[in-house]
Amino acid sequence: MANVAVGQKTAESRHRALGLTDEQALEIYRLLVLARKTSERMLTLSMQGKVAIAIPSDGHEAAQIGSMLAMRPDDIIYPYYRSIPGVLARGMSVREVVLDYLARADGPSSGGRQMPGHWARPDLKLITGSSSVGTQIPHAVGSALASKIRGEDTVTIVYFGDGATSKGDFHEGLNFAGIHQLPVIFFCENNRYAISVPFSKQSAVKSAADRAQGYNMPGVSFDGMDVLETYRITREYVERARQGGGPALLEAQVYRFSLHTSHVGMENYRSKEEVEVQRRRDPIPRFQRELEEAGVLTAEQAAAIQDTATRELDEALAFAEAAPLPDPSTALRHVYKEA
Ligand SMILES: Cc1ncc(C[n+]2csc(CCOP(=O)(O)OP(=O)(O)O)c2C)c(N)n1
Repeated sequence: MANVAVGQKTAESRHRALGLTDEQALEIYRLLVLARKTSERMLTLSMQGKVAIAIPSDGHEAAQIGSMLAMRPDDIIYPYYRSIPGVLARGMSVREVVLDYLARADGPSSGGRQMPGHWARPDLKLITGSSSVGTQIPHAVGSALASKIRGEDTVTIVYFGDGATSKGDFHEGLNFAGIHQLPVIFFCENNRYAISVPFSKQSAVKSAADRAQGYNMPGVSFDGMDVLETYRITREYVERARQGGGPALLEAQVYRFSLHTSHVGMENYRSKEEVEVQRRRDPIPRFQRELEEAGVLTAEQAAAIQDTATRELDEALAFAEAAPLPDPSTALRHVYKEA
């Protein structure tokens, strides 16, 4: 991109070329920052014994936020346990995310009954899943089948990691969606490892997107740490599915900067150098630089957005810590029919 003084707007900028306003681009930046800070804070809280488990999303933000912005409000979303950025982008507040993480009675996903990461907000069409890897994939295919039977033009998107592509659920889901040409986007966040197992030890093909061929659908692999590229590609395939073009497998190449979860501490499966090299792809400074070059963000504004995110997170945490835990006498609510 051309050398441009900060504050001077350039005609050519990727977000405008994609039809996004400057305000929307700034909102994307805000979400990236808020998601990173939330993930980091949840990991700290887990180390302090305040949350049961933290599932960091550092490095996955652009993939989740860019793709979520390509969805319509009535589209159906199946996030997975690593989806803090995605659920924030879909409209959950940081307070709700923290209430869920601290297992409070008012946590929207399960009222403190489930572990963190089983996101649910039916009004946002966010459908809960389990931590059992890949089980959300056939569920999403069921939603897409329902949309097709009802004659609705809603699209379903389902998120999962590269490890999930080695599971039977993945095969069953993509096979069925391919046969019936269902409006579903399979969104793989390939962070190269299933806990400590590298992709090359889980898969005989080089790229998760290569698997699409077996199901007669397009498979597209792209830089999932580039938020605008993720948005562009997801939008293209979502609109294709909406118009009856059938499913697609999208592979966002990402990198997980932090631990697999707070429960898996051993980092002996990858070198510090590898993590450092990948850090150069960090989606947040990359997008910040891009917005500065486009003249829509200054370093001072970026710092203010970061401070506001920290304050919002502090407030959410203070609120959630003071909020009640679920009443033990209600433990079986939603499990058995109440008389
Ligand atoms: C069916 C099943 N097997 C094993 C596990 C243990 N487990 C939890 S997360 C995980 C790795 C999944 O990796 P991937 O799908 O690449 O997603 P990531 O966590 O890297 O985002 C495993 C093996 C599980 N939860 N469910």
